[in-house]
Amino acid sequence: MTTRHDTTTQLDALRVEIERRNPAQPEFHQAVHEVLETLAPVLAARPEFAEPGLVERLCEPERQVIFRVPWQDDRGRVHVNRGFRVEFNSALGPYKGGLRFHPSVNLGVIKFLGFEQIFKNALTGLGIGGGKGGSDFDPHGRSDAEVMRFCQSFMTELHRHIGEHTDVPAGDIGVGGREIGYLFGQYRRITNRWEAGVLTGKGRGWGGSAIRPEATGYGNVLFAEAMLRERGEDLEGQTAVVSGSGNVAIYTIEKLLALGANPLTCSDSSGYVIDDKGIDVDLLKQVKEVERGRISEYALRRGASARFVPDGRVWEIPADVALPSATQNELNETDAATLVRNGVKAVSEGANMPATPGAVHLLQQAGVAFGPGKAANAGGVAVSALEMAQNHARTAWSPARVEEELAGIMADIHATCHETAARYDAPGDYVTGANIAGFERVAEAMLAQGVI
Ligand code: NDP
Ligand code: 2IT
Repeated sequence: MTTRHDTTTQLDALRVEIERRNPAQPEFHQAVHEVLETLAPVLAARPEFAEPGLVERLCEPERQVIFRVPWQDDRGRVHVNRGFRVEFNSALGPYKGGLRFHPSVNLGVIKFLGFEQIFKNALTGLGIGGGKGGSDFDPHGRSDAEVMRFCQSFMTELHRHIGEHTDVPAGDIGVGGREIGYLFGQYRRITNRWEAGVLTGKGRGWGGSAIRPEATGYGNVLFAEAMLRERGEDLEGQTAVVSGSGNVAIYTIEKLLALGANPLTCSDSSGYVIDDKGIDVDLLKQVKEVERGRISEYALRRGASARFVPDGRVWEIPADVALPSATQNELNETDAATLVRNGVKAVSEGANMPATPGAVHLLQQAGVAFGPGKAANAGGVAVSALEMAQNHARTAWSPARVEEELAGIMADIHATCHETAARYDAPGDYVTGANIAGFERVAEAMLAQGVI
């Protein structure tokens, strides 16, 4: 009989081998480690999953594309960026996942995001595989015309690799409705096809789904509330700290307000805003979505209740709930200790892998409800899959219908993670629940489809 000890030894050896074969990719190592360290119980209970090669295949992308993206700025100067698309796993459906434009992007970052996406997408139950892409292009301070030329150059190569039945990109950091528009336009021009389902996050008037911009933030708040309900509480009257001030943070704040909670903060890479009256989401949207400004502007315009704290960390503000919604590794062990000292009840990840492994362990040991990103922020990609469904059916659902579907999907994901954790002797551990539940779905499909 295979024991948990045997499978732990097998998984440890695999992790060491993956680190050796993928040097200088710390974020990818971190994401793989976080999954592998939770899989021993399922490999011991279901020996077919421990068969040599299955977990190895899961950790090796099916395809990795790296390409040159040359473009000209408004003064005619030529820039050369690097583009990536990592098509990680298509056992459950076409590769699906966002594009990130940020100077920190490299192959290891895209691989960590693509790897996480496999399990997240499996948890949605909507038949989507895992992938991710992007570029080290920095859109900050670039004109619309420069962003358009960049997107056109990026798609001139990417179009060969994507398609509604093959690989369906969407937004992520630095890629929102504007960029998806330029990317879709170039895809349509090059291919001469109106292929709505090739990208998600499109405008409402040309194939986009209602509630897609809101979906990640709304879904994360619903997940946080589901975790609180397990403890006999809800969000009404609770204070919250939110990091980031982009797509995910804005709609996290909007949903917190709708459910009667009080979001006190938001942030960007230059610092954070604390607003004693609670964040005014309309002003935040005006500053960030309409004017594409910095968060310090919000504090200047809001009046006496708000102030901007340069270089500070939102986690120093006491609150009942924390929703990291900016980027990876933004909440470390010291931040987690501060949150615990201040009595935080739940931490739910809007961003991908925002809490470091040390932070996650500290929060769980302190009894804080912890929602990992691959479950808590799955609402965004879930509504992307609903956008694909609407595109295939040539129809458009009402905002109320999409929101109801989203609420049902988030409730299902919460219940699946909760039940799976309990089934594998880890009650209340959503990290184990999410990893094992996602893994079981992908592993079953991979086994059934043979060694490919
Ligand atoms: P946006 O580009 O809309 O916003 C990103 C926000 O995070 C900005 O406030 C940005 O500040 C801040 N930020 C980004 N990088 C850093 C950094 N290195 N250090 C400090 N702050 C940083 O992106 P999204 O809101 O779409 O994405 C936020 C997170 O949510 C990411 O982890 C993404 O992977 C994840 N996510 C997004 C989904 C979506 O549907 N969009 C779905 C699921 C997860 P600044 O402007 O100063 O850089
Ligand atoms: O991390 C994510 O899940 C996303 N950026 C959304 C991906 C998508 O395809 O909608």
